[in-house]
Amino acid sequence: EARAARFLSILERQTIESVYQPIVSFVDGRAFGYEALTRGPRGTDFQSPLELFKFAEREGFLYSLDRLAREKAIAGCAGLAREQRVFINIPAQVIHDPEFTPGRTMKLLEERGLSPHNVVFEITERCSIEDFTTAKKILQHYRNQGYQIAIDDAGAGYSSLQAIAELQPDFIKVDRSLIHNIHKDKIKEHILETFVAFADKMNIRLIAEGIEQADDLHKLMQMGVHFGQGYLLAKPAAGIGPVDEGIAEQ
Ligand code: G
Ligand code: G
Ligand code: MN
Ligand code: NA
Repeated sequence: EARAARFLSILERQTIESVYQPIVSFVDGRAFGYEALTRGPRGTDFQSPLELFKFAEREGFLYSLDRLAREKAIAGCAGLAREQRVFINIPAQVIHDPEFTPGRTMKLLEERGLSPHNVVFEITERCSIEDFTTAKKILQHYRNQGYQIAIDDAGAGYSSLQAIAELQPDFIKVDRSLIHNIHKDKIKEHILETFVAFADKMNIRLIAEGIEQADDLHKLMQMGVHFGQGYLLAKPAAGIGPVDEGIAEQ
């Protein structure tokens, strides 16, 4: 099939790229870190990471694509400051890839003069119960080496606060569906209040995703959220640099 051939050629020729979206600290307005986001070749049906990862999963190439995405994400981190972090998406299934090991990631980091303290793995909430115990062990192993863990898309999936707590994440990223219009939606406000209180007591840092409106940003700051990401603050850009100097993706 032509589509499969195009996909395999992307893997073989390694023609995916990472773009980086700043995660901003509201305290000083600076980039606390960057989320690495994969892009396929421009102008192809695989430009979107959703298409790429969906196809890879269906065809049994998820581990391969993910390894490549991780390599690219770290390879583009030359501009990362010592105190900054790169946030890398890890689908829950990939935690079980035998080649997803702290040692392999370490090699990639050393080539860039980085350490595990510069890396946060974003695990999406939608993680099957069956895998949970093993996943927890593997993630704990990473944490022992200094890597950090974020729960991605929180508030959108099906896992409980108890499940989140059990994974002992360093960060919770609140899904953009909960952030959009929070300044005028009382229900969203009350749900987020729960996350803020929970994160505070658990010593977990909360990141609001998908901030697009100034009114939402002000509301979040009022509510005691300290970190955010979204088009209002900065769009994904081709490289890592000061927030204002990144080359806009589009
Ligand atoms: O950047 P964009 O909004 O197009 O991304 C769409 C989705 O693809 C998001 O859910 C994002 O988490 C996911 N995604 C982007 N890059 C990667 C990646 O490198 N690995 C994985 N697993 N998912 C990614
Ligand atoms: O699933 P995940 O949270 O990893 O998805 C992150 C994706 O959200 C990124 O691919 C990015 O392109 C997209 N994104 C980032 N900021 C915004 C925003 O302000 N609005 C919308 N709609 N999408 C955003
Ligand atoms: Mn993410
Ligand atoms: Na998310």
